[in-house]
Amino acid sequence: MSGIAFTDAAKARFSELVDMTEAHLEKLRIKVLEGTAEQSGIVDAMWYSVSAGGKRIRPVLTLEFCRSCGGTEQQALSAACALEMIHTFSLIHDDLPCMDNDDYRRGKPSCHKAFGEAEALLAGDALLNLAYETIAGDESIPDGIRTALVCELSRCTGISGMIGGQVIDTTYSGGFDEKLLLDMYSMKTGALLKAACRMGCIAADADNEHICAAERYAENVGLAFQIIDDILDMTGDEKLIGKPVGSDAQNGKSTYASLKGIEASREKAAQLTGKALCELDIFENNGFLKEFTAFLLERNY
Ligand code: GRG
Repeated sequence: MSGIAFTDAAKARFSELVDMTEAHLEKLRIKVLEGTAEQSGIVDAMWYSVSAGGKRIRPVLTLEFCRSCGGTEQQALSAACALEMIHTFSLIHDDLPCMDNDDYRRGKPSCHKAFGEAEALLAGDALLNLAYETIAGDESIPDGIRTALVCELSRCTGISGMIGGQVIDTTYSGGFDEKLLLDMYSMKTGALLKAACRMGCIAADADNEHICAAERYAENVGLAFQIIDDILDMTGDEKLIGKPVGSDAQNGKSTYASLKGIEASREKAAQLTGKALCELDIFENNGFLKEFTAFLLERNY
């Protein structure tokens, strides 16, 4: 364990960043609804999933890395919301019958269960595109930074990032060794967390040293995050995690926890978290980031 507590002050800061993200997402929903009366059913499906109560970990990391590099949250708000949209798109598609076929997500029927399969597919696609539109259309961001943010997001989301990880996951399913499994985790889960941390730094126009430290931080946190996710899938409380436990085993999936056991997996996650924490040393006012990193290791949802 990291030995760092998630204090009340850090919890309050977490809520503040979540509220900021959700308020901006709501503004974006209203903007999207203008002029899309015919398609408003899909906008409903998009926001059913966006507002279903995720932890908002990626936007929180983006906003806080921006602040820790001397920027304001406002500078990173479009990027933060774009990341949550892409994350939600990936969850909608991941739950589809042709992928993991999960009926519940974030404590509610998954998008295709509530709206139908075609609608869920389109809602995911629309969120993916809206994410890029949100950054590209934000004229308060200087042009060079806007381009860099879009490049970062597309690289981490695409075939060498999150989607590539999903391809490896569906191709190998039960047949993983440890190295391939961790490589897949880095892509499927780690790449978007990497984008979140790097994009926070980029939004603040930080130097390369900070961007690279954020990337190394995210590489370690990303692996730890997925290992904890595996453990929760085996031992978590369904009410807290918002979906049935045991879905990986039911889908015949190898996970780090099924390969190595729960105790070894907890140790590995703690070790990776320790490495991530070291990377935070060069950031100013890194107290919240340190406590948040400890929360990510110790979370039960
Ligand atoms: C283009 C067909 C197509 C698919 C997109 C489906 C997909 C690619 C990628 C799946 C990526 C995926 C679902 C990774 C799992 C990452 C993960 C641990 C998700 C849970 O994240 P939390 O705990 O969730 O942050 P909340 O609900 O709190 O936001």
